[in-house]
Amino acid sequence: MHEIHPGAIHLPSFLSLDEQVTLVARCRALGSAPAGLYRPTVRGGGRMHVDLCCLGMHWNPVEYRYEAVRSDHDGLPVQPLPSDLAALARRVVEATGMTIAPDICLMTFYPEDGGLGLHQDKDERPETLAAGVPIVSLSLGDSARFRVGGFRRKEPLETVVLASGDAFVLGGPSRLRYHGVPGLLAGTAPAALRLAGRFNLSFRQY
Ligand SMILES: O=C(O)CCC(=O)C(=O)O
Repeated sequence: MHEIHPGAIHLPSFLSLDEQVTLVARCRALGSAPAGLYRPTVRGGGRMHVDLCCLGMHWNPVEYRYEAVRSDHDGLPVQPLPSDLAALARRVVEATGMTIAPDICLMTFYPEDGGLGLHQDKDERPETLAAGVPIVSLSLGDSARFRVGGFRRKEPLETVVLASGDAFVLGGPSRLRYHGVPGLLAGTAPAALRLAGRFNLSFRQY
């Protein structure tokens, strides 16, 4: 376990290879079900460089708010958050000494040339943000360069490589730090996953 800042914690190899294989199969099934993965258009009209599938509540990338149906896309009701995935997120967070009652997961699929711009996650309830209830993410597939900054966009950034099976927790005083994924290290996924690209599961408490 490596604490980059208080509450910003990297947990390398949190998942065994067998758990990763099982989770990738789950991601593929969830992603191809109704209300599965799609490529969102964001506020301003640009397209994201990842595919998105939300569980529990849908994060609307045009309005930056959570909702029960995907009103920016196809109007479908969001898939529920499976209880075993919520339990897995709790297990990660508890390993850091923090707590979470996860009710949302943003599953993203990064193609080999995918990425995610620097941003803060601040669309959850104000009480959740004020309490520093963490976000927890699980990485599967190709390794990603993950950047963690400060509380303003221009502050210095630390780069961490998130490999398949790693977890990262951003909570407590770090809950609102800027973070993003400038790119993947293509071709680094464990062969057993048979995956070109990367799934990320980002669990949150609304
Ligand atoms: O893919 C990652 O590791 C980060 C995901 C992320 O920043 C987010 O879902 O807000």
